[in-house]
Amino acid sequence: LGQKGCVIWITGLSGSGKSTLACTLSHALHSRGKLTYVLDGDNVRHGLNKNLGFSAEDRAENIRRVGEVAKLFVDAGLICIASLISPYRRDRDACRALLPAGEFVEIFMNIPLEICEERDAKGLYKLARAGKIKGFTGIDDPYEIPVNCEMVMQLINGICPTPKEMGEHVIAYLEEK
Ligand code: GGZ
Repeated sequence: LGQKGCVIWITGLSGSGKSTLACTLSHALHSRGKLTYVLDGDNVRHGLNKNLGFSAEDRAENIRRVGEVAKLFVDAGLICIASLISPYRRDRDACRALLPAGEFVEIFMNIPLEICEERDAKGLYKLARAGKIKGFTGIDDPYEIPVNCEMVMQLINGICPTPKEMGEHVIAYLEEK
């Protein structure tokens, strides 16, 4: 009866496919009878975190709140999928520290900036390059690459895996654990 909750924390640049993977993974877990909830940076910033911007302090607070909410979902037995740029290692590690070992699965979307920038779904990279958005991650704001993450999503022979392939990879990992 019941399921054990955990946090799947997806970190990476804007346009690296975090939200897409979160959504695909959530559906795949649902179809296996798992309860999930997606906390997406871009969505959460419209409600819970609408008072926060993109300074280092605000990003830290954004991530702290999402980490705390994710922990509540884990307490309730859900698989909580958090997809945020979360550019600072310290902030991600603080979220990890809220949970028992093994219940925080960090996934790094290791997709080259050039590919993220080429996708530019919302035209934000273009604005950042033009100096119309300041402090854009990967352009004029840092992204600290994870050092101890559980999984890395990356190109295979120069080709980006599909969301479905990435989702299956994550589920295989979760099943193994
Ligand atoms: C990075 C920004 C910025 C700046 C707006 N830097 O790809 P998107 O557009 O749809 O999602 C990004 C989102 C980032 O929010 P997060 O909560 O994930 O960021 S963090 O974890 O760093 O707090 C991007 C958009 O907001 N966006 N301005 N300056 N991304």
